[in-house]
This record gives sequence, structure tokens and C-alpha cells, in this order.
Amino acid sequence: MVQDGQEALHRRYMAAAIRLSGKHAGLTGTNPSVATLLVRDDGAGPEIVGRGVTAIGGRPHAEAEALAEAGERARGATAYVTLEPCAHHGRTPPCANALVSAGVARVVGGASDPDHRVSGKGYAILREAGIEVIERVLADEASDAMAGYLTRSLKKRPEVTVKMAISQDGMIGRIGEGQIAITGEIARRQVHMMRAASDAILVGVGTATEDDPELTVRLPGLAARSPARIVLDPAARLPVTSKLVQTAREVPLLVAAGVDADAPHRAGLENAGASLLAIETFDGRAALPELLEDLAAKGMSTLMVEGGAKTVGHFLEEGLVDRIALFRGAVVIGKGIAAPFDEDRMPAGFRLLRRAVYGDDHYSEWARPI
Ligand code: AOF
Ligand code: ZN
Repeated sequence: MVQDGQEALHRRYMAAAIRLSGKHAGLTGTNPSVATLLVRDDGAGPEIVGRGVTAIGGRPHAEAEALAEAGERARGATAYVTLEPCAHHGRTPPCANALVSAGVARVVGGASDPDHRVSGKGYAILREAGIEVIERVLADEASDAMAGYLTRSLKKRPEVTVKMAISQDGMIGRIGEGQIAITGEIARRQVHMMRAASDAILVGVGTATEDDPELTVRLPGLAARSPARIVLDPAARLPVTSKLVQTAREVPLLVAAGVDADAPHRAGLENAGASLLAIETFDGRAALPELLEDLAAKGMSTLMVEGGAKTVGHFLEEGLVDRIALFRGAVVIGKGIAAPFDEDRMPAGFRLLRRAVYGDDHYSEWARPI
């Protein structure tokens, strides 16, 4: 009974730490956004004495931030850490050693760290110092909160999220009509929040041309969080008059074009402020695995694919989609372009993570295990 109570307590604080880690999601570079809570109980019940999140840019690490807040009160406390504490001397000393020096009594860890400098070594340092270690508490939830970092570490490519809006009657648009509003204002804001937490947004050249989107974050106070925009454009035919190119000097625009695409057009895009990403093409299609490997090498851990249907289909066919963010709008379109999948027809391997309601729109999020 006492044991059950302890386990429930550990899960509760780990869940709180995972929520806290979201604060810097997308802002910690190639480092995951980790959170640490230091909790002590002096007899009157548990009390949080230190909170830390990996700092913007990736350092200091979460543990250091939490220990700094707790000071002497860290002694004898339990540390809840969403990722195994690091064991390596990077630009900061190892967090495992910092926890030992501070005299914490117990460490409860969430996700395991695939980084070979850390994997298993962080926990070993703690145990050798006589600290009680409980591993993998809410490990799936903790891993999900840093899926970009884990995917980039394990698969050498960014985590790919497909965002799709489907009308009430299962359509994603009207034939030849470009962008039409499927979801409402609250869902739109949610999409902008998702963009702000991503390292890059990608669309196919068809969507970029027909819809002429800007793909920036347009939320009060968050405009500076617009990630890089990428257009999959094997033949380099994105018009220089498009909004994407026109805003390329304010928000980075990468055009992924074949090396043998029209040279004057490629030069035109570059002169307008876009950067070219050389890609391999086969039968006019981009080699996606190589492109993603390139993006990971540039430090990108999360990529949001916003369409169109052909591009989404291409990523799915190649098994390169990790997560699906599905918005089901209230509008009825009638005759249109049917969605390739929906809540009842998900691609194989995806399981439901969460549902939410945004105004009149229903949201569901699906993922495959990392
Ligand atoms: C932690 N706490 O808050 C984070 C960790 O380049 P460095 O020295 O910052 O090390 C990066 C590695 O540190 C990264 O690959 C991951 O293993 C770990 N991240 N570790 O103890 C943290 N963000
Ligand atoms: Zn660390």
C-alpha cells in the first residue's frame, strides 16, 4: 500500500516535470528540452524546492537550473528528471555529478538517453554514490515530449509530423481552388503554436504555388519564433513572386531543388534571398531520406509537413512519418479532394495519443513508436 502510494507520487511529479519541459520545446537547439523537479518532504508532505528546464539554446541543463534554485534544500530531496542525467563533460560538468554533490537522496528518471556519452552511465554514477535510482517512470510520455531529439539521435533524421485538416465530409480541399478554410480561428492558432515549436515546416511546390502560403508564425509575441520554411521543389519552379520567396529575407526559406534543375531559375531564387538545398531526384521525385539526413545534419530535430496530399503521400510511402496531427473541421465541402486517411483509416502503426477540441474543430494526434 505504501509502495503503491510512492509509485503514484513518482508518476505525479514526473507528469508535472514532463509538462514543465514543454516550456522550452523547440528552443534548445540539438539538445532536448528536459525538466527537473526537486521535491523534499520534511514531514509536512512533499514540497517542490527547485524547478529547472534546459535553458534556451541548450545549456545550462535542467538539473543545474533546479539545483541552483533549491540551494541547500536539495540535500535529501528526490530529483525528478525527464531524461537520464548526463555523465559527460560538455560545456557544463556532468549533471549526475552535480546531483551527487548536492546530496539528493533519490533520482527518478523518465526517458533513457541514447547519447553514447550518457546511456546508462548517468544512472551508474548516481548508484555508485549510494543514491536510489528509479528508472523509466512514465518513460513513454517523457520520450514523446522529446521525440525530436530521440528521433534525430536514433534515426539521424528529424521527427516528421504531418499536419492535415479534413472537412466534416472528409475532404481536404476543392479541386483547383487552392487554400480554403477548413478549420476555425482557435485551431489556426494551435497550428501556429505547433509551427513555433518546430525546427522547420515543409510543403510541396504544388501547395506553395496554388495556396501561396506564408508558413510563418503569426501570433502576438511569437513572430520571432517562425521556423525555417522548406519547399520540396525538384524542378525549381517556385515563383519568385510567391509570398514564401517575398518573405525570404525575414524568415529563412530553403528550396530543395534538383542539382540539374533550371539554372537561371535557381539563381533567381537565390538572388531573391532563398537558400538552395541540393537534392537527388528520381523520376522527378525528391530523394526524401537523403534530404532528411541533410536537415538533421543542419541540427533540425523536428519537421512539420503541411501538405499537399502528394507530398504527404510521398512521405508516408517512404515510411518517414512519425506523427499525424489531424484537425477535423466543422465545414462541409461537398465535391472535393478526398482525404487520404482519417481517424478511422489511419496508416498502419499509428496509435492515438490525444484528442482535443478547438472551438468547432476536433483534433486528434497519432504517432508511431520511435
Ligand atoms: C541533461 N540535462 O537538461 C539536457 C541533457 O552539448 P551538451 O554538453 O549540452 O550535451 C548534450 C547532451 O546532453 C544531449 O545529447 C543529451 O544527451 C544531454 N541533454 N542532459 O542531463 C538536460 N538537455
Ligand atoms: Zn546534464
